[in-house]
Amino acid sequence: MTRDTYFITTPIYYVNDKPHIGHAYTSIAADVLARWKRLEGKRVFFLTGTDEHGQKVEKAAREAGEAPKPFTDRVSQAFRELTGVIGLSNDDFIRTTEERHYAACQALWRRLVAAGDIYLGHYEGWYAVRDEAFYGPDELTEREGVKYAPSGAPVEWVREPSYFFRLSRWLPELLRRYDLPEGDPERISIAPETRKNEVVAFIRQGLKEFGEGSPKLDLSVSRTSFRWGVPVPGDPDHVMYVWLDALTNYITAAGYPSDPERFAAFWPADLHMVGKDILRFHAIYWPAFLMSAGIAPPRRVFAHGWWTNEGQKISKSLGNVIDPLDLVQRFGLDPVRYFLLREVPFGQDGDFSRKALIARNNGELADTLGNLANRVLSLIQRTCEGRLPEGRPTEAAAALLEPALLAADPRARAIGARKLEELPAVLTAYLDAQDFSGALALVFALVRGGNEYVTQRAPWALRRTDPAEMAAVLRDLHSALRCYATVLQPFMPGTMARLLDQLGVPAEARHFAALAAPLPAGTPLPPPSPLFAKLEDSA
Ligand code: ME8
Repeated sequence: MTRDTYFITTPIYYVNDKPHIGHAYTSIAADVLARWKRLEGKRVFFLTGTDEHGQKVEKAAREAGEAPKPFTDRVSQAFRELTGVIGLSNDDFIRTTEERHYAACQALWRRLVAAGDIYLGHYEGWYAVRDEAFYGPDELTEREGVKYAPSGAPVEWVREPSYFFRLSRWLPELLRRYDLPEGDPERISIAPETRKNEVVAFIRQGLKEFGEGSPKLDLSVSRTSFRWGVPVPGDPDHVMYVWLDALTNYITAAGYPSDPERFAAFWPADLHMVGKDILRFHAIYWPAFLMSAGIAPPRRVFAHGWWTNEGQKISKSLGNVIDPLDLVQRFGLDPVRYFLLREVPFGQDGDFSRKALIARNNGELADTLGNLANRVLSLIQRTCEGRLPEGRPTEAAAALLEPALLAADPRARAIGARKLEELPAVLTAYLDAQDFSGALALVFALVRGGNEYVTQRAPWALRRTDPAEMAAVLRDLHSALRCYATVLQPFMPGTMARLLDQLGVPAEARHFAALAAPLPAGTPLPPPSPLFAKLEDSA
C-alpha cells in the first residue's frame, strides 16, 4: 500500500550548545529525501526542531548564567538559522517548550496510564546527564574513580521516586515487528542491517538476563530532582523523562492530539533519520510507547554513522568541532552537501577532510558535471543561435544511459530500466534504501558517459559535415543534462536550479514526471555561465 504522503524527520537537537557538523549531516540527508519525494509528487511533511528540556540543557543554561527559557530561546534560534544556512526545506520547526507539545506529551502519558503501562516506583541506578540515559552497572567502565558509560559520558548515582513504563511488556512484540517481511504494514524497519542486529541483540540479551516481563526491563520515565520538563499529569512533583518528551515531538507536529485528520494523513512517520548513538531510543523505546498508547509505530528508522575530523574524533575538548556555517562560507553550500552524501556510504562512519572535499568538488562537480554542461550549452549557443535544436529519432540518449545502467547497475536491472527517463525510478530505489552515495555514484557515471559521448561524436566537427546530426547529438545531450539536473536537485538545489535555468526548463517542468515531455525545439537558452568554481586548499 503506497500513500501519497511522506513524513520524514530529523532528530530534534539539544540546545545545550551551538550546531555542529553532525546536526548538519542528519538534516541534509533528511532534506534530500524530502525534496526527492516532492519531485516524485508526494505530499511531504519534513520536520526538524529542538529538544529543550532535561538536565543537560538545564545545566548548560546554568553555566551560561541564564534562566532555562531565555537560554533555550537564544540557542534554539541558532538551530533555526542553521536550516537556512544548509538549505533545508523543512515544513515545520518544533520546539519542545511549545504549548502544542506539552498538550501532546500529556495526552500520550494519559494513554500510557490508561493502558496500565505506568506505575510508581523508585529509581536507583546510574545516569549520564550528557546522554540523558540510564545505564546498567555492567555497561560501565571506571577510570580514576569516575564511572563512564560506553559513550564516554560520566555517570552519576541517582536515587529518587519515579514513574516506570512497562517496557518489558512490549519487547517480544518489537522483535516480532522487526522481523516482518517488507511491505507488511506492521513491520518496523531498522537499517542498516548491522544496526538492526545490534538492537535485536540488546533486547534478546535483556530478555535472557532478566526473563520476559521482568520489571528490571522497565524504563524510568519521570524525574523529581529537577524541574525543567513537562509536568506529569496528576503528579506535578514529577517531570517527564526528557526522551519520552523529546520523542513525542514527532506526533505533536503531525497533529496529535488536536488535528486527527492531519494526523491520520501523515502518521506513522515514513522515516526517522537518526545518528547511530540514538538508535536505541528510536527503535525500542519510541515504538513501545506508541504501541502502548494504541498508536502505530514508525515505519522505518535509519541510523547513520559518525564523522571524524581529519582522522580525529570530534570533541569540544580537542577543539576540532566543525561549524557548518564556516564550511558553507569557505566551500559553498552545494559542494558541502554533495561531499557529505557522496564521500561516505550512508550508515558508515567517515572522515571529514578538506582535501577530500576539494577533490570531489574539482574532479566531479567542476570537471565532470560543470564541464559537460558548459561544453554542451556553449555549443548550442554558438551553433544553434542559442535555441534548443530540433530532435530526431536517434539512439544517442539511450546510448548515454545503457552501458552504465544496464550492464553495471543492479537496481536498474531489478526494475528493468532502460531509458534515461527511467533514471528517477532507479534512483528512487537507492534513496528508499538511503543509499545516497550509491545514487550519486550512478549519476556521475552517467555524466562521465556524457562527456565521453561528446568527445566521440565531436559535434563541432559534424557542424560542417552533417548539421542535422550535430543538432540531434546536441539535443540528446541537452535531454541527458536535463535529466541529470532534475535528479540532482535534491542534493544541490541552488546549483541545479541555475543549470535548469540555463537549460531553459521552466519551473513547473522540474519534477520527475515532467521528464516524459520534451521541451519544444526553439526554446531560447540563456548564455551559459560556469556552475562550480574550482577550490584551492588554503588551509
Ligand atoms: O541526540 N557525526 O540531540 P543532539 C555525525 N536531542 N553525526 C553526529 C556527530 C558526528 N560527529 N555528532 C553528533 C540528541 N551527531 C537528542 C535527539 S530526538 C527525539 C532527540 C548526530 O543535539 C547524532 O548522531 O545530541 C544525532 O543524530 C545528532 O547529531 C545529535 O543530536
